[in-house]
Amino acid sequence: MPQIFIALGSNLGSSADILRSALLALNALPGCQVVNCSHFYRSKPMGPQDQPDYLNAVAELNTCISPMNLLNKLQAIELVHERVRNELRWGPRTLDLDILLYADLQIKNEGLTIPHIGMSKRNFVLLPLQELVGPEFVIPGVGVLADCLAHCEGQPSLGMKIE
Ligand code: ROI
Repeated sequence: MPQIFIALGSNLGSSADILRSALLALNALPGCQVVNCSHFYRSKPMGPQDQPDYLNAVAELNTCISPMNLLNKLQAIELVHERVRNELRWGPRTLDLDILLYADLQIKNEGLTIPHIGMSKRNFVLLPLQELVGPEFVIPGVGVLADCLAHCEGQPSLGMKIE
């Protein structure tokens, strides 16, 4: 099975409950198991600061669902969790699910870029991922995870792991 990693984020509603519910929904997809999940990390928003702090996590999946189909399933899970797509770029959201990595695939098409386009600059993604794969992990086409994290220093600090 290829190693597949999903980023989870929420800053509206009961974020911990929403992340837990999203993990259950992922695990309930036919042909998909959640095999690992990081702690939940509280983080300051990247982007507009007049929004609540986020909870972020990274989950590892075993799945035979193709990348494009998986993207569709993630968007359906977001909708079930009352995700509203509005005009506000980088605004608050009940649930964000992004495919970070799909084995060693590198994909660039209109709706989907893998590895996820912003991941190498986001400590709220890299720290939970590091928990699962270790600092020496190589992000395909990008580089060593620990080196990416070292370049995130200017970002608002990550809070503590909460569960
Ligand atoms: N900021 C943080 N800390 N965590 C997120 O998950 C997150 N997601 C986003 C933007 C608005 C870029 N900021 C975020 O989409």
